[in-house]
Amino acid sequence: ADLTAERPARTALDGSGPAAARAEIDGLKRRLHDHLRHSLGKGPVGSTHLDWYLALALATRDLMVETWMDSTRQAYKTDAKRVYYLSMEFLIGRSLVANLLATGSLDLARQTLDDMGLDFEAIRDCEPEAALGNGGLGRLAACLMESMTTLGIAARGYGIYYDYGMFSQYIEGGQQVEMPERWLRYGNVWAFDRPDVTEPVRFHGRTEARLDDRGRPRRRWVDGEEVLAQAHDLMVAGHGCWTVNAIRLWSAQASREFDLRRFNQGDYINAVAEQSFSESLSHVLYPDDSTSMGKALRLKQEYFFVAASLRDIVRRFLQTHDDFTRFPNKVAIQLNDTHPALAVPELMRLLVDEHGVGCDEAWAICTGTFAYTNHTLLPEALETWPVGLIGDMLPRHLEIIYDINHQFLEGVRRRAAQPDDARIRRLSMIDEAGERRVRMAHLAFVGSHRVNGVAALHTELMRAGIFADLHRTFPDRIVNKTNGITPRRWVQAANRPLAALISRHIGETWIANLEELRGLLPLAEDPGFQADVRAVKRLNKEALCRYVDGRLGIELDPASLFDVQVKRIHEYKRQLLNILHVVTLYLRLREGRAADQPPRTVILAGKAAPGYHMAKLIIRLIHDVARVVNADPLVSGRLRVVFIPDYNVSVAEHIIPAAELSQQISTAGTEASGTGNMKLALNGALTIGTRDGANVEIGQEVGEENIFFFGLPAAEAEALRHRGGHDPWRYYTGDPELRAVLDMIGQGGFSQGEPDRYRLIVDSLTRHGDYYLLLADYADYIACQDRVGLAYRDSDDWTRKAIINVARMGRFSSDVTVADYAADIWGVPVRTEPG
Ligand code: B1H
Repeated sequence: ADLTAERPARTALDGSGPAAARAEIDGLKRRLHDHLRHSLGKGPVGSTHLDWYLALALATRDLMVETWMDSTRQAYKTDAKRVYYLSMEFLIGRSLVANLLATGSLDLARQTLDDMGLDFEAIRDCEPEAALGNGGLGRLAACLMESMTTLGIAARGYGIYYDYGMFSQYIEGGQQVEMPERWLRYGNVWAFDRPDVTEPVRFHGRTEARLDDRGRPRRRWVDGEEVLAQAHDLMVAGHGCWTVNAIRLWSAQASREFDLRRFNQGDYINAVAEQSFSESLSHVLYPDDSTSMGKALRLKQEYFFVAASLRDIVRRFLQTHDDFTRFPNKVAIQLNDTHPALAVPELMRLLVDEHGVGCDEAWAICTGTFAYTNHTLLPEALETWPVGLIGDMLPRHLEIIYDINHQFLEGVRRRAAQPDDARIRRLSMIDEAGERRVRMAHLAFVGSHRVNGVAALHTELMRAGIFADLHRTFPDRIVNKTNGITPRRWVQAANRPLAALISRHIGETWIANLEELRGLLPLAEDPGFQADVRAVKRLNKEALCRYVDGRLGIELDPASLFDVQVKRIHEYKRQLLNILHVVTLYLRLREGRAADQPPRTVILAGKAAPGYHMAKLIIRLIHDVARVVNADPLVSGRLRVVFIPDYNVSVAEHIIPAAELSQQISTAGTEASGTGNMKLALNGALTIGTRDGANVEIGQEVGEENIFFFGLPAAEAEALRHRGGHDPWRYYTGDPELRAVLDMIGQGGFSQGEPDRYRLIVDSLTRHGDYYLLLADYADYIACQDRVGLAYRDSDDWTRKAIINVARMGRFSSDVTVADYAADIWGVPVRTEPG
């Protein structure tokens, strides 16, 4: 089949003969020239890599559109229950290779460009990064969308079409500098702009009492200002392109009504300026991972996309239904963290104020429709908004929140044996201590029929910790849905050599049924297969060396142990603990005390939130340590440190296939799940980690002997931290090696000329309580790293462990995760066979 076929099938390049292959290549060439000319207005002479990227992307998109129309028609015809995934973030990355693979045309595209004398990789890299997310939470949204589509679910994502996604990270003098990234500068081939699809969204104003058409008392929201939400539909192809779904992203436009009012006042210039003010709503993604900044503009963004999405959802439902009784049977809405929690009062408002549904019925519809995913237990990440702010921006919603809170607490009181005011205060959606604030997690929890954690340990800690009271009230509501990752992007696309090797042994169906990787288990002991796996890893390491050399001019040794920690920079993730190990190893090597350790390359990457001073200081320390270590002839060839700037999905796709050691070293009880841990293990890296998040389950799958655990478990970490007893000073004075490391950092050993540069960091550990327990875990971590080094020297056994890791990671496919959501939360069937 060729790229013009209605449904993409397997390419003739794999065997139907040279003539068929030739015809396919010629066919694609024609399509590329056609798009170059008619869609881009260019001729082949003087066309750039970017032009060819756009032409190839358009040709690929043509294939997806056919399936998309089919999928839409199919869902409509069968009146399938739809799943709506509401998320402030979709961290998609680039789409060309993913969509070429989905449509079965990657090999054809490569060969065609080759044939034309064009460089496929250079063309691929022209695609701007769709970085509409911070980290794990946004990337999870992208993986789940892909898996929902692969499993044939009629799903739609809803979010914001930010002009500026995640900032680009530059390093100047070892320090992070943020630069805005206009990812839409060449338009976006994968999205259809829908200027005809707009939804009005109101802010401010007031509420008033009225009577409805049957004379019943009602309230309504009037006045204020209006912004228009305009739709942009981003296509997502499932594996094999049997289904295509859309992520509908909203951009803000000044509304007509607003325009008329302002422009009639005659102040043209100021009216235009205010117009762009209301459009600034969708300008920028908040770059904070795991802290709620509490800015009014952020709350506005949250309501903006929630309101537009719910109107869209309700309108689609009413196309085929006359009333709302079957709404929860036809609509499932998943709230990705509390960021879209205003969907709960908004749906109540639409049902009660605008569609005349009774309150009790409306509430049953809401709880039957919504489900909420919690992604963090960190107190600074839990969203609460001042009552005054919500009351001003969304006056009707505040009334509704008060109403549902009142109903909820009355119910609790009625059922309680004896009234317990303290418990009621803890359960309330309003935090009354100090400035009154709305607890968005309580709102989302009470408004949903299911609340899920993202790893078994995380879910357990939800039940025992922040949601303990709510859990007692609704004992069946909290469920676990361990995160997953899509094997299409994270193996098939990112690690072509490994994917090909696997397919050579167990066929290709593992890509859609990852548990089939278990078929590799018998090969773990096979020296020939071990050699092949090692060769693949070596190839990937060499590719990463070229990439690092090309970007940074740093030469790495592909024979050394590639030790990788890539993720957002945050104290709880403990990149600093990694650095303490690097410095420990450095001092040992200098003193000839680590002769038995293999050469090691420590690779770090990640962004710090722009306002997070400590995280930025850690980035600077990494660079200072790298500078000193890499320049020291005494450790040359034994230890290198490199920080790869501007970590994003595409950079991850370069690093992860080359990694041999995966560092997942958060303080136990702080990382809800982690998903990088899954990507790295699935690509054959062994994990050194704490018993935190999904590491625990990875350990259960791959076996304790194939993972390196260290450190305090969550319960002990919690006890140490909160019941007192952590005395960091004792570790500092009691462990001479640790003291030497901290002294070197704290006294300017890496920052000559500025001895105090890292005082804050060292003080946070030794004097200010060491909140994340680095010193408590230090000795065990160092000992564990020693064991890692020794294990690496037995390369057959290391490879055997790596194979076992790959073979047993199938459970962490996001297909498995989605199938579980589908069965237990959404009540929708999933496709098990292609087509
Ligand atoms: C995760 C966030 C997050 N948890 C607030 N919480 C944000 C919180 O912009 N904000 O205000 C943005 C993001 N992100 C991550 O979710 C967890 O830390 C990971 O452990 C988890 O794997 C991931 C997906 O569940």
